[in-house]
Amino acid sequence: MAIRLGAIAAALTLPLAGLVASPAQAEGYERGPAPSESSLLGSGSFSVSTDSVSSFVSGFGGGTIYYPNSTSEGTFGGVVFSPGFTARASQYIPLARRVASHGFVVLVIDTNTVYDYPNTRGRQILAGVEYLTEDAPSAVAARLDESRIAVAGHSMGGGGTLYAADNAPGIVKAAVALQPWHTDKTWPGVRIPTMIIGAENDTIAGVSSHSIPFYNSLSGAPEKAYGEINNAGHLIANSDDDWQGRLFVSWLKRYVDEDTRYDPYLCPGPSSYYLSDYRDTCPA
Ligand code: 9J3
Ligand code: ZN
Repeated sequence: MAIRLGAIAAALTLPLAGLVASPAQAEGYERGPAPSESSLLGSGSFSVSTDSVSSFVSGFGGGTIYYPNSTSEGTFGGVVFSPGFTARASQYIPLARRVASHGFVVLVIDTNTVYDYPNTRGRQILAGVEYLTEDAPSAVAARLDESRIAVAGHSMGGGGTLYAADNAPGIVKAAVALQPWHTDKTWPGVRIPTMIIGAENDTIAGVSSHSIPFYNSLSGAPEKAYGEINNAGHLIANSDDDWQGRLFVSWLKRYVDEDTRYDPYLCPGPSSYYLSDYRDTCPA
């Protein structure tokens, strides 16, 4: 009888011990060190591995997953990113590595054809979300928190990001559209925190006919921000621009990880030579 009671006591206390044993987990979803002005303008603290996704998956054209190697701080939020018109996943390697190094599992999809238009890209982003959360390889699945995902993309992939955000399941917590391009200028149905990153000298997705109208139309988003990279052109998303990285990462940290250590970098909005415009809805 004493043995039985002991076994019951062990069964009751072990799960509790498991819950309190991990201080990193107890803090919530915060991952990595506290940010600083300089850390946010560079790569993050996590080393990154990659895994390729076959083009035979359903709903999108395959791609590459970038994920932090660490397993000591708990799981990471995810991001699914679509390239722009005629572009391939491989053109976003520096951007994907940078975001992953700050503590996110990043799936950069290839689209079914490089000529797909924004809404088709948006549907493929959502198929990527399904793949990442349900069918990812075990090394990725072990590191991913499948309940906290962001949608993102460049140009027509940024337009697709707005479509995906407008049609997203509840696990999608945030959106980041880089130099987005779309014929539909109004997105009042988006109900997740959304950041638009424009490029001041973009001649393909000009900010006055794309990024800024999109930002203004996001009337249903609980939070939104618009950052415009000074002197930049449309293809800045294919580079490793520091301010673009800072904006992208801080939005994911705040709204996918609920990491309020990033609040001072978003509210009040940053002011820098490297930003030609910044607008936001900073919460009280
Ligand atoms: O990079 C892009 O997705 C560009 C959008 C574009 O070229 O639209 C023209 C039809
Ligand atoms: Zn300027």
